[in-house]
Amino acid sequence: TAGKVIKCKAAVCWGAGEPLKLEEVEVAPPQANEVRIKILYTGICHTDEYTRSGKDPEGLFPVILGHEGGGIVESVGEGVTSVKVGDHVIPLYTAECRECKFCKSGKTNLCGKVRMTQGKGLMPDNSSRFSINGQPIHHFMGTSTFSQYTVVADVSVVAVNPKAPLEKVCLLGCGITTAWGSVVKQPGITGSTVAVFGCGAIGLGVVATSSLVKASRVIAVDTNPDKESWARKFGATDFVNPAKLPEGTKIQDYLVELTDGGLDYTFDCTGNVHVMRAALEACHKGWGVSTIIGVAAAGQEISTRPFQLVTGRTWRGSAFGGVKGRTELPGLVEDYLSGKVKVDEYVTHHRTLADIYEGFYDMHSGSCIRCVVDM
Ligand code: NAD
Ligand code: AHE
Ligand code: ZN
Repeated sequence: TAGKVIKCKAAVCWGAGEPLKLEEVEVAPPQANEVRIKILYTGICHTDEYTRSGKDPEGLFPVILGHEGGGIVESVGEGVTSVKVGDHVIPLYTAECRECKFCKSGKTNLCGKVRMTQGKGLMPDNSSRFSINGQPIHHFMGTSTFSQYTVVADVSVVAVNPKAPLEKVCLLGCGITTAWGSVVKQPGITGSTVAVFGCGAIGLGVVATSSLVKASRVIAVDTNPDKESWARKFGATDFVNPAKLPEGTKIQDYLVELTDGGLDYTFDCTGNVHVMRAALEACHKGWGVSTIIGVAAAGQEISTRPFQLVTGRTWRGSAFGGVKGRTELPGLVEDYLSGKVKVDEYVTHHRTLADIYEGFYDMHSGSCIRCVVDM
């Protein structure tokens, strides 16, 4: 198949708010410094739904969504040296070129090499490898894992231990890694108090990792009461349902009271700007740090009294947990294989590509942590 157009099935979203439709797509061969991957499994992340729904200001249609995949390299374009045909790989929506100002700074995982074209739904040469009857279809997040074959930039993919089951480690392509990195890359969590707002895959991952690095207390916060048992299973010491507080009590005030002045670290894993504010204000005066992981809809903005910051709280955020994918994911896969990092525990639902859109309903059901799609 190398060098030839591949016809395969993909889930296409034709417009904002529309359901995904199974289509036959043509996938062009990888150009220089590109890699074509046979995707075997993909997770569905809340961010896929966010873009499908039309809330993403960067959303473009028609598009092939998906950014939490695992697959095998089918062919490589000229000049590709980092992966080879047959490698088991995870596509990376946060590239790592190791050459740009960002990569060389040592201060961030955000890479500048392909981000501009990625945001336009295109490959680095400003064109798409996907088409249907000659009509180009947009790429998404540089990964487009809702297709049986996808093409990515060579800086946007990493090979991992082939002993790791791809139907599990595909989840390291986004959710679990994002949560893991958000905790381990932040010094000081060991021995500290933590509150996690939102117990989806991301929040549970923050709970699990905080527990792994031995935070002294991990308070999980969710409006869905069914999340209490999940949170405790992942290591939460406490669970608070903000919807069940006495009338007029704000969650931040409740948590400040509960923790004798506030938390050392808090995390927003909901994408709701009001929750982000509560997470900041639940931090301890003088040193509390709040991390935004959730992604908010177009037009939404955060606010608080600047006094919250003047009095020593820090508001920050991270993408992909601050993880440099090519350098760090192989090690995280090893940590999974040796039992140090949970992955299997997040998988609650399974779908096939033909009913991938049902997976979006699963996600809304509240009982779903992650749905893995068999491509
Ligand atoms: P999810 O929908 O599975 O989980 C969200 C959880 O928040 C649910 O359990 C829900 O009940 C809870 N919740 C909703 N409103 C709440 C409230 N007011 N107070 C407390 N809890 C509330 O989503 P997910 O897949 O875990 O993703 C979480 C967020 O993280 C999304 O916004 C997603 O887009 C974002 N995300 C960001 C990154 C990143 O790199 N920054 C990576 C992955 C996902
Ligand atoms: N396109 C949106 C922002 C979406 C966003 O913040 N994406 C996160 C990853 S979410 C994964 O589930 C991210 O990596 N952001 C950094 C980046 O470079 O996109 C918008 O608001 O425009
Ligand atoms: Zn995601």
